[in-house]
Amino acid sequence: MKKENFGVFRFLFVIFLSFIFLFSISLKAEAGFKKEYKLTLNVGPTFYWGMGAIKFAELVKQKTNGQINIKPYFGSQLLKGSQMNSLQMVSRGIIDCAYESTINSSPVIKEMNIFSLPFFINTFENLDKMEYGETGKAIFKAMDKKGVVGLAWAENGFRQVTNSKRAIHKPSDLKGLRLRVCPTPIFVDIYKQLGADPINMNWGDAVTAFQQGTVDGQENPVGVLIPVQIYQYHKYVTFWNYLVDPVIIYWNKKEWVSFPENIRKAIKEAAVESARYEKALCRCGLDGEKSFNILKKEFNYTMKIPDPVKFLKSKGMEVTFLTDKELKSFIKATKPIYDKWVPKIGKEIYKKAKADMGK
Ligand code: X2X
Repeated sequence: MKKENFGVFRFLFVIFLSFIFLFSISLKAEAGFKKEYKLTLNVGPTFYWGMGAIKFAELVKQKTNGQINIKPYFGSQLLKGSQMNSLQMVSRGIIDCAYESTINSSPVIKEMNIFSLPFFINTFENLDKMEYGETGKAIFKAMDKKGVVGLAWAENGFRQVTNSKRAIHKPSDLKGLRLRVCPTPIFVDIYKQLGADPINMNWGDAVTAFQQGTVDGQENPVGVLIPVQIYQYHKYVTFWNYLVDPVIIYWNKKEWVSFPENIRKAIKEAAVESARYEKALCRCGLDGEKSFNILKKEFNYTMKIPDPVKFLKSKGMEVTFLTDKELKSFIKATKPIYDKWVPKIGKEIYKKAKADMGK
């Protein structure tokens, strides 16, 4: 090739490359997708809820052919650990989306405290009836008003109490116990009512408090107790299903409505599918064979710890299940919580929840 021809060829090649480059940029700009969509959640990737968030991000990528890339930020790192700020940050569009507990969103959406009424819901059946019934609809509507769109119901689970001092069978067993609770007022009210000494603390600080023994106990579902190896710190656990912690997958509304229809559909499907997987992780071994089989048949996943109660016992924990009489003593002791909190949560939603459960 002549020297001049080579120069022309090189010139044309550079023009061609620039053209491709500009074309791809303009395509991206036209689609308007960000390089990364930030997702917040309060726990780490090994927690069942964290595994659900990872599944969601994977499914979204798959179902949108790589157009939407979600990056989960674990341990409320985008909130500097302040777990109660998640919904506010998503509603302001500072964070795109969340895979977040209703407890952590309850300061903004008062209705979400319905799940924290003590001994109100008790079973997975009741919970599902509420989430997929009128209660769930009303909560999504309240979220919409605050600028976030609810996509699916996942789960953290029914919360069980653990401590290092003694087995809990009756309210007086809680007397004087220093318990780390979620940083929200209804938890403080419940434990004060029961005679304990509740301490509001972000989850990010809680593990250090367990390690150092600055608290005697805490309460969380098995999907948190097992990954955090609570048996290293606490010998006693009482399974009392006293209240439940659903997780909702939600998105900033302004951004959500700007997405094309096919993208919204794909993300919504990913949310529902990941929630089914995640709920099954959290319920496995607590609902007979049901969730174990969902994981196996639908997700080709064999649960590593198929029986959480047996597992906790094998780690040396003393596991207590309440008798009917013991349960009644707790129901009676927490009655004043309803008098104070039902008006705050809203009588309407309380009625809806009761109707959904057929109570
Ligand atoms: O803070 C907690 O206890 C946790 C991890 O369960 C929640 O985020 C509600």
